[in-house]
Amino acid sequence: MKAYQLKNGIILEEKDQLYLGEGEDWSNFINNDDVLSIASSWISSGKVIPIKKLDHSLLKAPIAQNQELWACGVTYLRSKIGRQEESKDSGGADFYAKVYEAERPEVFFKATPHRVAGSGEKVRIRKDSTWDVPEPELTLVVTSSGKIIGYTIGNDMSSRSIEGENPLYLPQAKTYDACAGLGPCVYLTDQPLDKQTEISLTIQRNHALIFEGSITLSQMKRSPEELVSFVYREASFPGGCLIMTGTGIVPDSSFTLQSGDEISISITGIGTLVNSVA
Ligand code: DO4
Ligand code: MG
Repeated sequence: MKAYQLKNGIILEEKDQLYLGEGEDWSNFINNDDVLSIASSWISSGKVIPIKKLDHSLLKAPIAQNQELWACGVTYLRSKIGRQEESKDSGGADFYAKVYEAERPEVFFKATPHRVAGSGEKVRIRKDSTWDVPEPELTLVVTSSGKIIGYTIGNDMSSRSIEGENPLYLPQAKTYDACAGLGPCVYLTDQPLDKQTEISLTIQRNHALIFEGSITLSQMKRSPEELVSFVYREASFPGGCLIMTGTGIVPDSSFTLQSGDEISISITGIGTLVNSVA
């Protein structure tokens, strides 16, 4: 079952059929341990009505106003290697090697909802940055009790020039207006995702493909439950929380994003998140 946040309601999608719940509130819906059975009962009871088409221009990022977006880092070997390359002159490379092996993962605050773009909306690169990449990441949708009730697609936009200059600049490399993309929907499930689930990234410039890459979840060093347990350690999330699980795709050092680039991130079973760069 998939759920989409609309400007004024919720759309459910089950077995290729769409259902509209006009006026339904996303924040109540998404922070509920039983959301999957509630969504099914909405369909069987007729609380939501069948519709024919999904109007993508009405979609909102699947994050409620009372939720936070957190992120985890260096959870794939490719991310460790990329960070070590960019920080070798600053002497920061050792920190990435250590955190990849350590029991405690890297977790950081990424964004409040107003800094998040939905699918079809624009993400930004900072004006004071010279080297920028999208980071395609499986994103966990977690309730206030710490239960993973679904998954969405995340784009953890990152300034490699700022992060590489000094690891202490991480919040500036990661958090700014339109620094993240999320969407298009939440895939609601009680089951863990298959390890062969593929995350793929393409970047188009002037309608030409300039980058493509893919990775499977089998390459992720940490489990989703482990990441939730660290984010929720000593922090409560009354409205629930979304957690990006880190990138396994990092373009080589010669690549940087430009205004106008179109970033598409697909995850098997969830869909495709599309954001262009402002
Ligand atoms: O340590 C810097 C950020 C890491 C990150 O965002 C990632 O690995 O996805
Ligand atoms: Mg990341």
